[in-house]
Amino acid sequence: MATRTFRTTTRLAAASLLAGIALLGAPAYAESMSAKDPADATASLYDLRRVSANYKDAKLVVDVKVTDLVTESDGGPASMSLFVDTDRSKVGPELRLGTGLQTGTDWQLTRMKKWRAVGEPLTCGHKVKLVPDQDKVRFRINTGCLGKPDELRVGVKMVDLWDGSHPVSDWFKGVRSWTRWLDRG
Ligand SMILES: [Ca+2]
Ligand SMILES: [Ca+2]
Repeated sequence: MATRTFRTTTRLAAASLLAGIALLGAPAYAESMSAKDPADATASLYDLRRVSANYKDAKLVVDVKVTDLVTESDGGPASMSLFVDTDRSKVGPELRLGTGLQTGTDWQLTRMKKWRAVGEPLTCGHKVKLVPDQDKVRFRINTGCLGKPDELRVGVKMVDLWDGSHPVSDWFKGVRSWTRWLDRG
């Protein structure tokens, strides 16, 4: 009897230990992240405040929150770029998805090498959605464009030309900075 009790206890302990390991292990293998960016571009309504990325089922969805996503403008245009790094061995992003922040403006996905756009705009699956009532811009890039990399990371840049003589830009976490690497999940 004593042995049986001991075994049961051991099993429970082992189960708890495994559960604990799974929880501890989660961040290293997480396919999503969310991080704040400071209010450091207050001259623009589009000051980046949070970036959330999810890389799952070989699709990438990135939500970027700004202070106030006003999609009608009586000044110059504003734009946002999502950079996607899918290859550690090559400097800079492999893809850029850029969009205007005013209603009716277009978006474009291009390949990049050493931080320069190369080739024609891509026609594989991708989309940008402006969600003004949530002050959010949603970027989506599908498998056909990404090519199923085991991991990727993203960077975000906003440029506001409302007052053309005083352009305002804001990079998530700093110039040419990145989120952490996200596993394919
Ligand atoms: Ca900011
Ligand atoms: Ca790269």
